[in-house]
Amino acid sequence: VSDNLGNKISTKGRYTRSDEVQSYLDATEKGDFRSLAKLLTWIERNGPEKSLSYKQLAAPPQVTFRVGITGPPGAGKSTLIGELIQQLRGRGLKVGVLAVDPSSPFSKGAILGDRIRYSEHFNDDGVFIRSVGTRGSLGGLSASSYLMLRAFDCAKFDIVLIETVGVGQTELEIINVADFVSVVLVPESGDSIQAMKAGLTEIADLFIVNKSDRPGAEGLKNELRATLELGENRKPVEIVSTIATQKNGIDELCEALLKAQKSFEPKSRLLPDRLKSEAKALLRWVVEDQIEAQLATIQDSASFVQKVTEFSRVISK
Ligand SMILES: Nc1nc2c(ncn2[C@@H]2O[C@H](COP(=O)(O)OP(=O)(O)OP(=O)(O)O)[C@@H](O)[C@H]2O)c(=O)[nH]1
Ligand SMILES: [Mg+2]
Repeated sequence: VSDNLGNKISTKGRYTRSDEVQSYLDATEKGDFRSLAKLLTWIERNGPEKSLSYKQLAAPPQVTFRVGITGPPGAGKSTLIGELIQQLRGRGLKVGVLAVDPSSPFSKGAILGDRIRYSEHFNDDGVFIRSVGTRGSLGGLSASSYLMLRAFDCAKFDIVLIETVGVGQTELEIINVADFVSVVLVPESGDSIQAMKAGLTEIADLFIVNKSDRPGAEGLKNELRATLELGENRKPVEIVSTIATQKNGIDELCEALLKAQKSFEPKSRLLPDRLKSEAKALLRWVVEDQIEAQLATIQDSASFVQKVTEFSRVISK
């Protein structure tokens, strides 16, 4: 027996898998983080088609302001997020964090490091933290993070922080999921030049010059300011200096984010460009999975020709 969405309905009074997902969704809306965690795992395993058959994921009950915190490996993103959580909790706000792990060799260290750095918030019922791998991704962002963030919307956080790592083009994808993009740079690494080359100055709403305890911080700030003045910016871009390890500048950073939140338009999520980016990521996920399945069956020249021809035909239908 199936319902109108094709979900199997149990006839024996026992929960089927899909009923279970619905119960996670309902509990998530009531603020149950255990259910949100289960829901996210289910979403990662089941993908776009099944996920979007649930109306709460297709059209979340709330659109939560999402702040992207992006920048090169080791810039201090996790440390900054740890401090931000503290500040935001101090203001009574409910905070969700999605940390997107890099596909680079930094990955393992980053996850382990984040666990340690975020750990003081593990027992706080106003904070939820989740890591996601970069599986199914051509850019720096995992396709499943789009769906997972829809689940975050269901949980009705006051603010959601997204940590992404990357240098160059992979960083730019953050603009498709975040409502506000903050780019973390540090002095003395040539980051600013990298950032400008990669087009980061065009996507940034805010620059965070972290590790300002190091030489060159003022120089980097001036350099950024000069670049921003030269460029034709679509919006004003603020620059905030921080020393995350000394809780320095976090107050100012927090204020800047909350100020941006006030002018956030939830409707911007429904703009065709954003929907298209999300669709692109999700469809790629689906197609890449299909491709992987096809590859597994290629043994020789004959099966190569057959699979490529067959798959091309199916896709172009
Ligand atoms: N001197 C100094 N060190 C800092 C500052 N902020 C962070 N660090 C240190 O920089 C290192 C990297 O910090 P993380 O917060 O892990 O950086 P990240 O950007 O999250 O790193 P990845 O997730 O691996 O890309 C840690 O050893 C921090 O203690 C700062 O303001 N000044
Ligand atoms: Mg990190």
